[in-house]
Amino acid sequence: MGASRIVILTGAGVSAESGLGTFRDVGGLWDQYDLDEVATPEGYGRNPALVLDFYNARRANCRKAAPNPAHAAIARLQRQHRGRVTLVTQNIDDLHERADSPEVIHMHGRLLRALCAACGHQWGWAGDMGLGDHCPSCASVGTVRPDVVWFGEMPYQMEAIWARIEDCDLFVAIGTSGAVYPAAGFVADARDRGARTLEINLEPSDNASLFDQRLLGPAGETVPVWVEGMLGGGE
Ligand code: BJW
Repeated sequence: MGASRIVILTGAGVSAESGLGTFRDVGGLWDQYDLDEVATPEGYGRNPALVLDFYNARRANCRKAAPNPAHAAIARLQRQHRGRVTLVTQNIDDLHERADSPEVIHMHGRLLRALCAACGHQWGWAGDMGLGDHCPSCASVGTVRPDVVWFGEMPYQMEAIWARIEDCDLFVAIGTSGAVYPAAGFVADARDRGARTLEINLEPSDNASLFDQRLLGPAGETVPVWVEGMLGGGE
């Protein structure tokens, strides 16, 4: 089926075959860590060292990981599709960028950036983060945190994302469980605006009933096939 304005939402499943853990699958990150302790501002307030260690370990894993065929296929679609392709990711890794995606909206922030909790300054951060680090803008110590969006915080670029969703004719969710809002609500927003909806996942997500079509299987296999169909004129 033809589509001129596509919005793609990716989640942890798109990076699973690159060796980065998902959250809610069996053995996923939330089986190993208490999300209230590592992914909330309150948890960070209680034990910042634990939270910084959690993200230091994930940053190290991210550096070792490489993009997989799903990232590459999405980048190819963005570059070669005649219409507009907006890529919104919930992932904080940089694998879409390393696969040469021309534009990526990181709604849950980025692992390779730091945020000063005191002054809001944001800047690039490649190595480990510690309690003694200081903000280069306001010089505060003890306020440097990963630039990621925790529960209870407002995701980034929501106005831009909603504008693209309101204006899309195909919405595609890839490798996301549909358990976390506002991202989980995008499919309903897109449907309300008349867009067709496609889910690409290992198994049906929590909001599977809202998708018109589904491709089940590992993203590294299913996404390249879907993209080939899109660029070849079919689907
Ligand atoms: C494969 C695969 C393979 C595996 N191939 N597929 C109702 C309405 C609105 C909000 C709320 C609400 N109820 C509660 C809320 C608040 C809360 C929320 O959603 N809570 C839920 C628990 C219910 N949301 C928030 O607090 C958000 N902020 C907010 O709402 O602000 C107010 C607001 C109001 C109105 C409008 C706008 C804003 C913030 C959410 C922040 C989420 N942060 C985290 C952690 C930080 C980043 C990090 O450390 O990485 O983000 S939580 C975690 O979940 C992470 C992820 O980005 C996010 C989504 O997870 P994802 O990507 O879906 O992963 P999984 O593991 O769940 O699923 C993996 C999927 O892949 C599975 O389906 C597998 O099958 C599949 N898979 N292998 C293909 N090889």
